[in-house]
Amino acid sequence: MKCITCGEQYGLDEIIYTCIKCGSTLEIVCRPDVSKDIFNCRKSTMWKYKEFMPVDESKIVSLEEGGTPFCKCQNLGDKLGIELYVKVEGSNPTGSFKDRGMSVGITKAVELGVNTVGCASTGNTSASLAAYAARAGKRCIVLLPSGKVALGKLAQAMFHGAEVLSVNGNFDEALETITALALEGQLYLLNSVNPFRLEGQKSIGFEVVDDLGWKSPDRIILPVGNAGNISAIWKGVKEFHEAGFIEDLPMMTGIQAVGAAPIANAVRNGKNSIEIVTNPETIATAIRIGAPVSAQKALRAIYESNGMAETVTDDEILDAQKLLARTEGIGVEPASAASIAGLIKLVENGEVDKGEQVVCIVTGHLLKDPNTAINACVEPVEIEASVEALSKIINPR
Ligand code: AN7
Repeated sequence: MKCITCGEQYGLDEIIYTCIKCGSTLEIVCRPDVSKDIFNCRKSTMWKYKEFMPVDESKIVSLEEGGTPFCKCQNLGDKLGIELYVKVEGSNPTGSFKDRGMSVGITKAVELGVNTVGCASTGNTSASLAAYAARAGKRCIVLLPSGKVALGKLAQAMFHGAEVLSVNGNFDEALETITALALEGQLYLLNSVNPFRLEGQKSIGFEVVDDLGWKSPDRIILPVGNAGNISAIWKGVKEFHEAGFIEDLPMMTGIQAVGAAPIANAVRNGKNSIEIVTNPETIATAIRIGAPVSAQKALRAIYESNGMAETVTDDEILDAQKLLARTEGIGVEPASAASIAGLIKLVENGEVDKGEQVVCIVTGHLLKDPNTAINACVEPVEIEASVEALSKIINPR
């Protein structure tokens, strides 16, 4: 493990989350010397790329995460004048990309021999951790911001047997609290400040270039909350670039909700650090985050890749969510739709060129947030169970 600021190095078995010397973020250095031919004929899960995962192969805890659909979106792509693909992360075992990070994170917890794992979460991290902790037989504590977690996610965390605590405060405050507990050694923290989480999530980058026949797309667009995923995907594509598997690199493009946009604000002002948003607010509760722990890594990913960041309103998010569902048949939760809303905005203002090859990462399943889905629709029409009543409705004259 290496500090991204001062370069201090640590062993992989040390339980630390930030640099002891300077307090900055840690990352794992991973440079296996392998040919990409070894991936041929392997099962399509993220463990297809196991040589790039810094854990003991004999201890892997997996629900066969990864290998998610990579859907070409001809209808929406044609409408926008681009070549569009959507990576459907809602197809992971618990319905979000977090499963990739948790598989590696829990595997590490097993290697370390810890008994209790924990996280703070806007929802998906807790749902995923609860499931993987159950599979590994670990005690699991999750802290959720009171009243701000979509119901599907809450149900999952509880149903998989996590000890769920509702915090009087937002996600950032919950994370601060549980981090302090982890530093006392009371539990192993599995938020994305733990660099092993990002090692799993970088497999999204691996799969995108593999899906495209060992080519980088022009651009990858994704929602940004705690900023782990954009950092992880950039790490993944860079590792495959350094290994000589691809020639080019994608422009990393992060989308945030207007009311929770510390990263986008920093990029707009060309800054290398963020200003914390103290009262983040958005309908996309997954990314209702004001003090992203991986901000520094995310800014580096955006600047190094010649990428950008953009903000979208809640209405733009809901419109994009509906558009993707109704033109492509892909149902995603609001946070995930931020990537599509951001894409539409960037095409409209000319930041994305016509003909660009764009991959949007849609991070979580529609049914994670059933209330938002139902509220966006009109109630079903009630009819008698008769042919006459039915034909009167579907073929009115
Ligand atoms: C659907 O679950 O932070 O920028 O605690 O659930 O890596 O944080 C969720 C984040 C995007 C943002 N899309 O990813 C949590 C949590 C969905 C998400 C993000 C989240 P990061």
